[in-house]
Amino acid sequence: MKLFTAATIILAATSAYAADLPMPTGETVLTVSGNVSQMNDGDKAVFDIEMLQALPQTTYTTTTIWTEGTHEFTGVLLSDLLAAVGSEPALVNATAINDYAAEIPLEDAIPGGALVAYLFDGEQMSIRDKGPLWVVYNWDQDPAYKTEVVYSRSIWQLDRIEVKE
Ligand SMILES: Nc1nc2c(c(=O)[nH]1)N[C@H]1C(S)=C(S)[C@@H](COP(=O)(O)O)O[C@H]1N2
Ligand SMILES: [Mo]
Repeated sequence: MKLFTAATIILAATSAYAADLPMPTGETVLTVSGNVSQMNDGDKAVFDIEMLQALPQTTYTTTTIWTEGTHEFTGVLLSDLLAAVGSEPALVNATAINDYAAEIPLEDAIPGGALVAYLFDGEQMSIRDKGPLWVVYNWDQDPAYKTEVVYSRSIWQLDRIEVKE
């Protein structure tokens, strides 16, 4: 009886864990590796767009130095993404499809800071249009982010993040 109870609890815990980070059903757009504790692909966490949509959503309405006028960027805050993979706010190394890479310090993993955007004015972004993922900041709300170092962290065509200690 005791054994049965223990087995039931372990099974319940295992399925709850799996529900926390589902398997992607669509194309993988982001791989998170390094210091993560929620994984669904070996020692990594992989995400499709649907999985990103299931996380807390944030929208910034801002201008950028790369676009004309004011636009809406919707996606997942770096802080919420780190929580989804079971990490504390941390320094990350973020890399684009073309291997362009930049470090994003843990201080940027806050509301207003680094946002992994997958919608631009409500539309998904093609690779040609800096998609499918673009790290953006709420520049108009916090002009302190209007610096060359933050621009260097504004990685378009993001495809992987390594979580450091
Ligand atoms: N994928 C990708 N994102 C990137 C870069 C890049 O080369 N590739 N350059 C970064 C740097 S260092 C800056 S300053 C800006 C450069 O934007 P610009 O080339 O339009 O001036 O984008 C950032 N994001
Ligand atoms: Mo730059």
